[in-house]
Amino acid sequence: MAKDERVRIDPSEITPEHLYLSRRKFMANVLAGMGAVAVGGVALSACGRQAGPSPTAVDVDEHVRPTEPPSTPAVEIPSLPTLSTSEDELGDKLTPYSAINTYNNYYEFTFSKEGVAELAQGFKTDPWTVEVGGLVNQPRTFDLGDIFSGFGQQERVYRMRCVEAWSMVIPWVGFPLAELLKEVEPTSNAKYVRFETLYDPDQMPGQRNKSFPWPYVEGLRLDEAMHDLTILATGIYGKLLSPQTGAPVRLVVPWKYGFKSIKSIVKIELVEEMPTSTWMAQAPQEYGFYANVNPNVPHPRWSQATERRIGEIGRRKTTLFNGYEEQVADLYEEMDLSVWF
Ligand SMILES: Nc1nc2c(c(=O)[nH]1)N[C@H]1C(S)=C(S)[C@@H](COP(=O)(O)O)O[C@H]1N2
Ligand SMILES: [Mo]
Repeated sequence: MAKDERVRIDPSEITPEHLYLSRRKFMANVLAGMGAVAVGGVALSACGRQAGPSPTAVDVDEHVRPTEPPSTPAVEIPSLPTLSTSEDELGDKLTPYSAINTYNNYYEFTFSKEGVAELAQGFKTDPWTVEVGGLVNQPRTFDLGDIFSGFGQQERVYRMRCVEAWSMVIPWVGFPLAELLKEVEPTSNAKYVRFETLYDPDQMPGQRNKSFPWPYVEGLRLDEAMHDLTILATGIYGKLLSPQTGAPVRLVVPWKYGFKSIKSIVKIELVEEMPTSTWMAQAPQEYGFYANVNPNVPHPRWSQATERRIGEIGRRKTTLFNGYEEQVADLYEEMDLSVWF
């Protein structure tokens, strides 16, 4: 599609007013009806940790096995927007719910993508708090009640492109990170935002592996964090997030490789210096701070020119900024994108 023909995503289009359903008692036991299935296929090198073959096709509906629903939060949760569409703004089909919930990268549980759902069953996501501080005038700790009552939950359908060259189309539920950041009032010294995942080796067996610098840390420049496409997600397909997809609250930055979208966040800090993310610490020559999806800059061990959409046979072309160029290119006007990977 030619650049000027591309559909611009107007947030009001993504989230029509009628999707905000009236607030009513909505206990998370709606999740009891949720069944997750396992994905058959070849275990991949997770985020390129082990040198590995390029991803192979996966049959997303193989090997059905039931999993328990996540624990029921004690907080009252307003109804989440129900699913309104079956495709993204480019006409790409949503990835099946079962695939999104059984093909995961979550190293706190395991390096195997197909094993996360099972190991994360029973992961305790309530009570939960997100501490927001650092260079802010109004530091604050948000509990789940604050998050669900304080911010209108919207539907956002985004492509997610993993650095390993597979992708999905996911109908998230969440709200702009900017709304939360505005509440804590970043000071003029704040230039970056640093995020941290829960550290709890008793619940997250992968964290007992000392070769990885836990807890998982990610970061954004403040203007990236304030961009309307950047959300804190609380759900998928109109249901609360499952443990394996990052419950109860995770970051989603759709124009960057998936590893930036940090799961199960407990801490958000406004800082002056560029934070060192987990992947920068682990392999700085392979994973940069920016990690913008870019078909023209290969990973040192594989091409990024194409990707495998989960559920599809064959590969498709990867697009600059994962198809969100019109919305985000101006954030990087001054930067040489081949150097700032
Ligand atoms: N805390 C944490 N967040 C994480 C990861 C992780 O291992 N730990 N993996 C990242 C990677 S590499 C990807 S591709 C996405 C995968 O999200 P999904 O499992 O919901 O598809 O989560 C990202 N967030
Ligand atoms: Mo990833």
